[in-house]
Amino acid sequence: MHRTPRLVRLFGAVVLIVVIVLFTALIVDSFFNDGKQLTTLTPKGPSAQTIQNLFVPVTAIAGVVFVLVMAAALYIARRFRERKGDDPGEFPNQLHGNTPLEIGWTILPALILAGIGVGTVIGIIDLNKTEENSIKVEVAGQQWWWQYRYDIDNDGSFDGPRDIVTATEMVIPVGRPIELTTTSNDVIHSFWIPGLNGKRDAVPGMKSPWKLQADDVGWFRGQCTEFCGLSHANMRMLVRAVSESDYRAWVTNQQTDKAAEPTDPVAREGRKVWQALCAQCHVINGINDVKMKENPPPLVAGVAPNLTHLMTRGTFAGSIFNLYDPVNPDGTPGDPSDVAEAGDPGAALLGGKVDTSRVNRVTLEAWLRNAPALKPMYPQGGRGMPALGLTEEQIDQLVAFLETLN
Ligand code: HEC
Ligand SMILES: [Cu+2]
Repeated sequence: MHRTPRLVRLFGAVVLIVVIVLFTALIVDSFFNDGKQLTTLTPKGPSAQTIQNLFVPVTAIAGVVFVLVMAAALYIARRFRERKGDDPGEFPNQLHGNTPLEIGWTILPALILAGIGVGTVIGIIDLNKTEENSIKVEVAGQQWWWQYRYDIDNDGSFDGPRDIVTATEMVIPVGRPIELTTTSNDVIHSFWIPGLNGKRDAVPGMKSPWKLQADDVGWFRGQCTEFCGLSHANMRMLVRAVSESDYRAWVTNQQTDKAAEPTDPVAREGRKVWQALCAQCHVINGINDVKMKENPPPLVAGVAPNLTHLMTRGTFAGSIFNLYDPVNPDGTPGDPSDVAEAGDPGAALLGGKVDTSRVNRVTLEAWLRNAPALKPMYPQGGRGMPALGLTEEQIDQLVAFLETLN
């Protein structure tokens, strides 16, 4: 029989070892991904912890089984391979009918799977339990951004006079359970904040319950995980967990409207441009919210992001661009184009002054100039924001006006 040359076999062994080492390193490394935005392995809230508590033992058991089965297969393949001078017609001794072994390898997997099954059912029940003292938020997916409606007066409806509507970023108080109702206004999306919980599909015409809770103050990135068209990959979201008192200040500010005219003359001009060109799609409470109800925008989803408190968000357009510059851990300004760090609205988050020096004007202006050039959209089919052919003067006026929307 032809024998593989020694050097080739050595090379093969080295490649195999390198692959095994890299693969193992990859798996081990993923457990140390704290801080990576979409890692599922560092839970930051109780629901994510429940999933982790199931995931770790199941992975460990699967890992042990994998190693044992692979080792046995490799050992047997080597031990009983055909050697030089073997009679090709001769077979190794065939084993059959070892009763204790057969009973063993039938019962053991059944027990392991039963254990995993019980753990899974307990986990699912836990993830779907309703909580006392929760805040109720409706999460609606649309192409390609998320809308949040808060049932502040707790009357079971999301559009009472004191209820809040916002987009792109969801603000929650730390340590409080948030009961979500996920739904969609166009196609199927999926809501997923990996640090806080697993995924829940957002299906048109359906209301699916889900929940979140953050253990610490901070922001948590999410990503739509159900393919939903052109900009599916650009459909992100952000959860900002703040202290209970900050949350109350945020709610109070979100309940205010923008009926008052801005004092700055450029912003006043911007408000006129906005009414002429943007108000057919976007709502600013106090300006066109009533009219919008009778005359929904020409969009498949029937809704565009509410802009009343745009400047309280750190990011925009499905959270893929920074509306403000991020702040480095040492307090110095970060790189606005670095979307790995979410933009920081600073005092404006709670309705304080907008720090215009930190607003990411370059991207905001580019968005107003030609939104589909920044994010693939299909406005001619009612999906996404069109390019509106604005003049540079109109863009300046609009930005001045938008900057008043804290
Ligand atoms: C045909 C409807 C339509 C018109 C008209 C329109 N927009 Fe939009 N706009 C959208 C949609 C849809 C989105 C969400 C796009 C996305 O993120 O995928 C959006 C997103 C935005 C955002 C980002 C909001 C956020 O929180 O992510 C801003 C800011 C914005 N539009 C400003 C404007 C301004 C200013 C005008 C007028 C010059 C305007 N839009 C006109 C539909 C429209
Ligand atoms: Cu989506």
